[in-house]
Amino acid sequence: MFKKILIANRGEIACRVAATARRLGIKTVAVYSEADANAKHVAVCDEAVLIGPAAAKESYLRGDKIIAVAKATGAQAIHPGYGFLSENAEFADACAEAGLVFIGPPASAMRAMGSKSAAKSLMEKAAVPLVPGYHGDNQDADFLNREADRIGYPVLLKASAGGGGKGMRVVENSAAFKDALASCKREAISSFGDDKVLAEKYLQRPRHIEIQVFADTLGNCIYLFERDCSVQRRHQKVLEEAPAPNMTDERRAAMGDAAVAAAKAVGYVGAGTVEFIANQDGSFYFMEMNTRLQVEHPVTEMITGTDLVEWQLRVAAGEPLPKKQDELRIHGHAIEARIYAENPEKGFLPSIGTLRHLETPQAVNFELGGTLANGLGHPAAVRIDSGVREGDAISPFYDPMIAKLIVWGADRKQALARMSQALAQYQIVGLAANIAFLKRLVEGEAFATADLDTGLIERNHDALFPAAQPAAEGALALAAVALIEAEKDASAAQSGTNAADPWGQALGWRMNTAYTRSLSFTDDYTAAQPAKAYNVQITYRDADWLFNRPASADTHPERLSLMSQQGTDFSIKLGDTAWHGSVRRDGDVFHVFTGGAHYALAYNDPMAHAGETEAEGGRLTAPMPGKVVAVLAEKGKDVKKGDALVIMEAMKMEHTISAPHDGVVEEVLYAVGDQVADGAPLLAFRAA
Ligand code: MV4
Repeated sequence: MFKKILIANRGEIACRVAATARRLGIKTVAVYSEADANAKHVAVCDEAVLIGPAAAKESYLRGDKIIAVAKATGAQAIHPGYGFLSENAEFADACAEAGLVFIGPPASAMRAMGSKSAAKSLMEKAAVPLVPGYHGDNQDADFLNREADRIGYPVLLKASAGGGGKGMRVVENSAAFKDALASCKREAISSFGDDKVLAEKYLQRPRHIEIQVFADTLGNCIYLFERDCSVQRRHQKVLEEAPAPNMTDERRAAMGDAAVAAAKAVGYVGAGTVEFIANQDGSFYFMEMNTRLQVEHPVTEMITGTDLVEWQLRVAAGEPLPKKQDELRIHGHAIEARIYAENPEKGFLPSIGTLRHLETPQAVNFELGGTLANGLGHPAAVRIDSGVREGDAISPFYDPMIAKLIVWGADRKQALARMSQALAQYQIVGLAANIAFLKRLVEGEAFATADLDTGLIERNHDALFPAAQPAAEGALALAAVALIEAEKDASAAQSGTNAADPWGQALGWRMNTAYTRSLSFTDDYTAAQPAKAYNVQITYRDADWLFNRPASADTHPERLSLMSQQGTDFSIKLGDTAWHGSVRRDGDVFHVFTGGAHYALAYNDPMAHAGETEAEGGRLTAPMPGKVVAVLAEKGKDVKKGDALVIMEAMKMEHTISAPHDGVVEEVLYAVGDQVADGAPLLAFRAA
């Protein structure tokens, strides 16, 4: 076995590979770009070497630099992960020339599977089922048109050099063939530099079912069953599961045998995936072979109790496969959801930024070889593979995946329930994420009943993209309580030694005056819809509050009380209903996580904004005529943006004047009880 390997990747897969290496006592060398100097994968490896600027072309795709680092650090082998150099035959050759083991298939196998039409010819010889079609060299338009007529419409034209759905055209009838061919060839030449196309029978409502194969250098080749990856969006997988729902043992064996035949036909070694499209009737056809470890490999690990990275390392070191075909069984069901920094409501636009707050489900993180919760070698029913931690950034340079959430259940129903629960526990603040979308997807009728095909998301568009719902009353009440309690804490902290000051006790101070205060929130980063505004009235009472929504139709004040608070977790009672939730404050935005939903409520403090416009001049002014009821600011004291400085009472409401920036209070111009005129400066303030 290797003593030291280099991991030529970043993010979750680099961390994933490092975890297995560590467990096997293999030292790891990370490579990283300038953007990744503080990345998790750098932290989890034993050594790390900077290889270039953020752009992948200048760093993670620089095979020459990576090989030089491997030589310099004494690594014996290179694990390429997925993406980047993982399917680059030239890189595999260059590794061999440098005396390094490429942890992946032989370059010849990658090349053989690189061209669609050449691969199909090989598969045909190996008796792997192919979609009825033509994949030969004759590219004459009349000839291809006759072939399409023979195949029968609809026909699908595909760029031979293509992949990932690019360069495909559906042709409905013979009359439309030549125009479609010309346009397909134009796209093929501009996208892939090769205008060769193939024609296939077009399958309606197909499923994407892939078989995990593994081969060693001793001539053994086996399959580790299938994954159903039908739930995709623009050829990006969203959910993957194993085993495939409604698969029979006979069909599984037939697909497994076909996949092994495909791998053997190209002299495959290592981990590979043979992709099939399957008709609803169960017939299946070879599509392509992915000559790498795939993103979704954990669902296979979960149901087979294997560590596929360990298998890769053993095979690359010349050892035999750890298991034989008849030693493999399917245990239970696993589902993976890809958690992305993206905004489903805005066309899945990637969301760039910092993970200001990240709380993952109650998962025992994947500790390879831990105790068995599912009887298999996996410590948990919930596994999270991630390359980022709280405080890390999702940058524009790389794939914006935050994590893979993988759950295991004794059956599909249990796995689904666990997925739903885990998604409800996921808390992400700082960027838009696809959690709510995934939750709707796994809880939706189509996925729950395994009515799977590659069009599932499009077909269920209305259910998956419902009109924005107004924030739940309980979410608003939780935000209000969190706001009031935070003000109390801030006030207590600010008064410090001055504990005798009645205004230092708390801001909810006026116990007997039934003081009413108006709070205004708006939806924050909720998508395409215009933000809704919520006005909440809070009336302070001895031991609780009254909560009212003046704008809502049948308005009546409800009793609101704080039952308990532990850090950012609140239990409140609104009327007769108890609400539990976490409230995370990010600047002016209160992120309320309750009932499995995430509400981002921006608090609009009119005083803070009034102050903001005035602050350039160094002053904060009274928004209207009124009386000063509390002065929290002290001359010469440093304050943070948002700290309450002065509280005024005007028009029977209280108004908090807060620091518009971090800075220093240079002068306090009024005392408690003073009347102030509209627009009067209250403080002299200098921004830091
Ligand atoms: C097809 C097909 C229907 N009929 N071939 C898309 C990407 C490429 N790997 C193969 N693809 C397809 N080939 C025939 N003859 C439908 C697709 C297809 C698809 C396949 C797998 C997963 C998602 C897909 C989404 C749209 C179309």
